Amino acid sequence: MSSEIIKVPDIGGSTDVEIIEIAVSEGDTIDAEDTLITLESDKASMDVPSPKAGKVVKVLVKVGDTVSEGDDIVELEAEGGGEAPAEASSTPAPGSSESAESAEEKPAATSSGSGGGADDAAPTQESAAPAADAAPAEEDASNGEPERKEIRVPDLSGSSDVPIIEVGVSVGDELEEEDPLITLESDKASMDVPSPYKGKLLELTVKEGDTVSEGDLIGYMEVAGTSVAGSAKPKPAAESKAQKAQAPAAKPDKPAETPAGAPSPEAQMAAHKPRDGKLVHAGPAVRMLARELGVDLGLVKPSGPKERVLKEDVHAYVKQVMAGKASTPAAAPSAASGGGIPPIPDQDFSEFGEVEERPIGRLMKMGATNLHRSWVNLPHVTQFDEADITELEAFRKSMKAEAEAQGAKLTPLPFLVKACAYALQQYPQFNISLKADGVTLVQKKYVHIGIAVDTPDGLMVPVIRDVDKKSLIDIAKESVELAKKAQTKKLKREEMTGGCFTISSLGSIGGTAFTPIINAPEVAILGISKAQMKPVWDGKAFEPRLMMPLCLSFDHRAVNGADGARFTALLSQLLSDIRRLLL
Ligand code: CAO
Repeated sequence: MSSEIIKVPDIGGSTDVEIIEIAVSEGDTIDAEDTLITLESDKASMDVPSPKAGKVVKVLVKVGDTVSEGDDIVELEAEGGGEAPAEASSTPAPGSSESAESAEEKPAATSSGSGGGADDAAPTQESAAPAADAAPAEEDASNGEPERKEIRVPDLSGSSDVPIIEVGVSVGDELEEEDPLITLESDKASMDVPSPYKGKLLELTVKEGDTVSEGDLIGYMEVAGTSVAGSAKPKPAAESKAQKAQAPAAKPDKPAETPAGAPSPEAQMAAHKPRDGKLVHAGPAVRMLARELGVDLGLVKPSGPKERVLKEDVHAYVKQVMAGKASTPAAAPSAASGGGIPPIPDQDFSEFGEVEERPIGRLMKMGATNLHRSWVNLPHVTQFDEADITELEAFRKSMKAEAEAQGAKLTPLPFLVKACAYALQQYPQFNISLKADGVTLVQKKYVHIGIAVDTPDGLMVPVIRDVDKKSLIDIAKESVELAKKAQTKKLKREEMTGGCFTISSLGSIGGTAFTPIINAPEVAILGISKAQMKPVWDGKAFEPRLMMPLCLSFDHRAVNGADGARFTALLSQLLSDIRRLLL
C-alpha cells in the first residue's frame, strides 16, 4: 500500500469553488468512485469522486474551504492495483477542460451540425447554453422570418446514453434563451440542458426515460429571424450567444480528468436550477439516492450547510416515513412521489401489440401533480345526494331566449354556482383552507367559485369572483367566457387563482355519480352528473321528476360528515326551489 494525495480534478477552469460537503472521514475505507467532497458554485454542484479504492489517511480540506484544480483533498492509502475503472478514474478525458474564457478567445471550429461544443457551453453563466444545431450563416442571412432550428444534445464529455429524468417543456411553449428544456442525470451529476434560443418549441423528439448522447436531436424551435430592418446589423457569428455555445472550440492542450461516465465538470457546474420554483440543494449522489428510494427531496429537511440535503437526511426522512412520522397530510403537501408508496412498475407493452409513446403535456402533468397531491394528502369523503330540478329546468327553458338576448347561455351551471355561494355562506366551514401546519384554519370572507373546464390539453379551473354578488346572467356570461379562454389557453393567472370551492359538471356528458378530487387547498368540490327523469314517490304516487345527482367531496379534516350531508341537503332544497336563493 502506498500513500498518495488525491487532488481536485479539472473543474472546467472554475476556481475558488466552495466545498459544501465532505463525504469521508479519516480511517474510512472507500471504493473507487466513492464521493470524497461536494463542490458548489452559484450554478451547480458536483461530487468529486475518488479515483482509487483505499483507506483515507487524512482529510486535507474542510467544509467552507474553496478549492481550484490541483488542490489537495485527501491523503489516501491506495489499495494495490485499486485503480478506478476507466469510466471513473482520473484518466484524462480529452475535450472537457476548456474554460469559457479560453474557449471564447480561441477561434471556433466549423460547426459540426450536431450540436457539439459544450467545452465552451460552460462553466460561465454567460455561455451556459449548450450547443444547438443552428448554422450561423443561416442566421446572418435571415430576413426577419421565423426560422426552424434544430436543438441537439451538447457535448457530454464523452458520456453517452445519459437518461433524461425530466422534460420541462411542451410543444407550443414560448421559451426564453436558457430556459431548461430537459434534465439529464447520470450517477455522478445532473444537468439541465437549456434552450439555446428564445422562441417557440415546435417539436420534441425525446421523452422522459430516453437516453441521449451528444448530438442527439432534442427537438425543433421556431426562432425569430434577425431582422434586416432598422439599424441593427447582423451580428458576427462570434457575437451570438447561442452560436458561441454551439461552435466547438479548439480542444485544450491539457488533458482533463473528468470521469468519462459523467457530464463534464463544466456541464455539472451548469446544473441544478430551481425546479417547481423551489431550489433543493443536494449533490448528484444524494439525488441519485433519493431517486432510488423514491424520495421527493423537496420534503426532506436539510441539515447540511446552506440548507443542503445530505445522504443522512434522506435516510432520516425514510426512517420517519416508515415510522409514520413524516409526510403527514398537513405537513407534507406533496407526498405524491415517494413517501414509501411503491411505484407502479414499468412494462414493455409492445410485447402485447403495437404501441406508441408520447410525453404528456405540461398542463396534464401539472394537473396530475395537483390531483395526486390532493388525493394522497387530503382524506376525501364523498357525499351523494339528488336535487329535483324539474321546476328549475322549466324556469331555465322559459328564460333561455331572454338570456340569449343578453348574450348569455343559461345552462344549469349558473344556478349551481349561485346555490353553492348561498350554501357556502350558510356553512362557512366549507369556505376555509387549512394551513400547512395542519392546525391553522383560514376563513375566507369572499366567495369565489372555480369551474372545472375540460380542454383538449387537460383540465383547467377558471375562477368566477364574488359570485354571491353577481346575477345568474352575469355568472352565465362569465362562465362561458372563462371556459372559452380555458379552451384557447388565454386564461390569465388572476383568472385561475383565489377559488374557495370548485364545481365540476359532467352533466352535459353523462354518468350517474362520480367522486371528484378536491382542488386543494380548497376543502370541498361539487361534482354534478347528468340529470335524469326518475319516478319519485310523493307520498301518494310516483311522479316523473328531473333529478340531478350531486356528489360533494370534502376534506374530512376540515368538515365533518354531518356537515357534508347538511350542505348537499341545502343544495338540494335550493335547486328544487330556487326562490329560496332569495331568502
Ligand atoms: N344534466 C343534464 N343536462 C345538463 C347538465 C346536467 N347536469 N348540465 C348541463 N346540461 C346540458 C346543458 O343544459 C346544455 O343543454 P342545452 O343546450 O339544451 O341547455 C348541454 O348540457 C351542454 O352544456 P354545456 O356543457 O355547454 O354547459 P355547462 O354550463 O353545463 O358546462 C363547462 C360548461 C365548461 C363546465 C363544460 O363545458 C365542461 O367543460 N365540463 C367538463 C368539466 C370536467 O371535465 N370535469 C371533470 C373534472 S374531474 O376530472
